[in-house]
Amino acid sequence: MKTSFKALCAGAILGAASLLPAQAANMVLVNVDPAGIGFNDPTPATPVGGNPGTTLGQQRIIAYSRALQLWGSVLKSDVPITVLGSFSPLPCTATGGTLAQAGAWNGEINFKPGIPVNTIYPSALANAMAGIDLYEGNPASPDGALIDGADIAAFFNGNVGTPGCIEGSPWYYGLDSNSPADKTDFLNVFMHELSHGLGFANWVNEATGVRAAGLNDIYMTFQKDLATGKLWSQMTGAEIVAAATRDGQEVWVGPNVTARAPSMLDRVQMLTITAPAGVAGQYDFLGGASFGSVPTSAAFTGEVVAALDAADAAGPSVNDGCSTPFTNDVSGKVVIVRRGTCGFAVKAKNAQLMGAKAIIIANNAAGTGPMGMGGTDSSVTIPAISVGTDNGTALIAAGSFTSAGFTPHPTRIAGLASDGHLRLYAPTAVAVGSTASHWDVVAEPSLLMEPFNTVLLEASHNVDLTVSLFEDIGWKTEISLAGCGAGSGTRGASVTGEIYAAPIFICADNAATKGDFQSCTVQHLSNLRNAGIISGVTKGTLGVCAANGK
Ligand SMILES: [Ca+2]
Ligand SMILES: [Ca+2]
Ligand SMILES: [Ca+2]
Ligand SMILES: [Zn+2]
Repeated sequence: MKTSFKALCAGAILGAASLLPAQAANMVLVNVDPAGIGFNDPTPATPVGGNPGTTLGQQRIIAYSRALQLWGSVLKSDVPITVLGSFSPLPCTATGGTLAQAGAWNGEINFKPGIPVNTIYPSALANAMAGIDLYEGNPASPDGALIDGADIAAFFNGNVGTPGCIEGSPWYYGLDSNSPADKTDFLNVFMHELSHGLGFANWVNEATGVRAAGLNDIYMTFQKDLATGKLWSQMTGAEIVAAATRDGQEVWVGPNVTARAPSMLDRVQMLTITAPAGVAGQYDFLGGASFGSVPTSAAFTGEVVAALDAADAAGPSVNDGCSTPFTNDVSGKVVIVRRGTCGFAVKAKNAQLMGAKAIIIANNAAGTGPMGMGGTDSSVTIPAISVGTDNGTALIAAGSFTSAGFTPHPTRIAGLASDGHLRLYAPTAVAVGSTASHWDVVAEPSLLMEPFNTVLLEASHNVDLTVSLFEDIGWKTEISLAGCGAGSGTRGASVTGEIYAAPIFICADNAATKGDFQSCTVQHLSNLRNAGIISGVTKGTLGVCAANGK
């Protein structure tokens, strides 16, 4: 069967295909950009971050190829994985638009005994498991067999950062995961997007509950809803729609992720009140408001007061922070107010006008926890966090109390649900293509497969729990270089996601001569052997392959 991935639009393919040489392992870029555009853009560029390209098009191809090399060095497949790539313009405006569209291009079912029946696998994984190219493509298709039979499509918006298109965050094409803050790290983003195409995504539409071709997919068989105790593969479409927005209750039950996540994630940060005794303790909170500065522990340390304001038309309670001036002095202090009547950003702006250094907003429906806070006001500079309704009631009643800022909870892990499994992204407003096919944003430190790019990612050498999820859905890993595999039993990445071959690619970036490259490579392979990751024989084999591949 053939199933086009939901996030992609076949109309986005432009021009004739030109096949580039195979990558180090076996992931192949099919450049579908027309002459002079995207990957073929001749605009001069200055080499950056280990990327030696001297035109925009060259830098794009080099960075794109590095991501293919990195995944190719980790995942085991005897079948080339073909990736349709484009850097042509995608729809956008000055402030928003599409950064990238990526996903599996074909799916396969029932290709081998012993796998779940009538369950879609992305073709890259299915081919690897079957050991053959299960669908070579239809030569009569409008784009030809090569494109029709490809495994992954990854289209990037070549216009990002130019006037009229997501201005202010152009792509950074360095290979070192060291993007300046005002640019978007392409290698990190592409490692993320390729992961979707390799299997980090389900095939069901969370807004409608409609399954691709009416079938389950392998990813869904590891998605569990804690409210009903059902796997997504066991649910009706209506049940899937309901589950998709149960924030905090959708989890991944694959054994590799479940075993490794706890040791890779930090403990949950809690708002910590030290006095008076009646309210002392640790409180759950949420940051991540769409206005104000990033909440820091320091900003929420010190005296906290319940702000008092008029009971008036702007806000009928004296704790809602909807009116200025406040009737008590909050200057230099943290304030706490109640959700309701006026917007979150309005409350924050009022607190700021009264001289507060930070704001806590308490939820207002009985029994509910901290909430995400939307709203925009670029003049708000103080940070905001939220707390749950009942906690907020106690804190506001206390009137004034002392905070020690954020401290880690003794046991709870950031990103894990109450049952110990890693949470999937399930915001209360469904985001089709994003919901469930990412980790929840509450995971800390942030993971490659959270829905938003974060500055601390280093996908040039570490992909954290992504490989563990791949192993859960059936991928085998094996360190390989320049098309030579280390042999079965040798992992391609550590259990913490460190890509074993990555330093050798960096050797290649930095070496002035072939001799420099060989000595750098041998040094790294010796490190892997000394760490017990590869054998002495494998060290020799990979060294020869790497030298030939340079
Ligand atoms: Ca194929
Ligand atoms: Ca009021
Ligand atoms: Ca996070
Ligand atoms: Zn994504």
